[in-house]
Amino acid sequence: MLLFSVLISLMLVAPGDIVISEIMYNPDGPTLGIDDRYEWIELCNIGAVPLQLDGMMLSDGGNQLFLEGFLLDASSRVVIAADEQSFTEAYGTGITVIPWDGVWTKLSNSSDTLLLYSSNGQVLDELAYSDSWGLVEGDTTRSEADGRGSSLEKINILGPNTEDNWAPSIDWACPGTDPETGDSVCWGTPGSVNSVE
Ligand SMILES: [Ca+2]
Ligand SMILES: [Ca+2]
Repeated sequence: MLLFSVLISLMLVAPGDIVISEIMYNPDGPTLGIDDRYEWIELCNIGAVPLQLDGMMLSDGGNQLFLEGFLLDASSRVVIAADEQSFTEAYGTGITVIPWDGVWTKLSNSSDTLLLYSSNGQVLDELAYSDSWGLVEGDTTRSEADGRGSSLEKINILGPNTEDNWAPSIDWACPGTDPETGDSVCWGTPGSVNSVE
């Protein structure tokens, strides 16, 4: 087991091994509260072997947050939450939320470019999203992912980070409980397969 762990730690992670698979960039205001507590990012290991996440960095060019040691199995997903306690209150304890260090990379409610770096500084994935993504034609208000409860999910996990490959989550996909109202909630699919995949 020790040898296996050492081998894993020596393997260099490369683009195509891990992707940003879902983001909650604008949590629903009235129920989920402020962004600093309820934003989160989901990563998916799309490679064939476990990946050591230690030292990976997420940043939008401003703040930088560094992932701490966690071995992510192939085809598995984890959540990086702005505030783990708030996340757990909203979604329960059954979702893998991994520790990080640094400063939360605030996800803009208008548009932002989120980058995932390897521990040696290589860009592993880049998501330049906009709040116009998922806006239904003719709807002059907001996308469902823009503060209306849904997250923004990647449709084809192996595809590009283009507007047509991302969509607001479909509500029924995520059972949970609103910590304030006790109502059942459906705020994306953190840690599990996306509802639009
Ligand atoms: Ca935000
Ligand atoms: Ca998901």
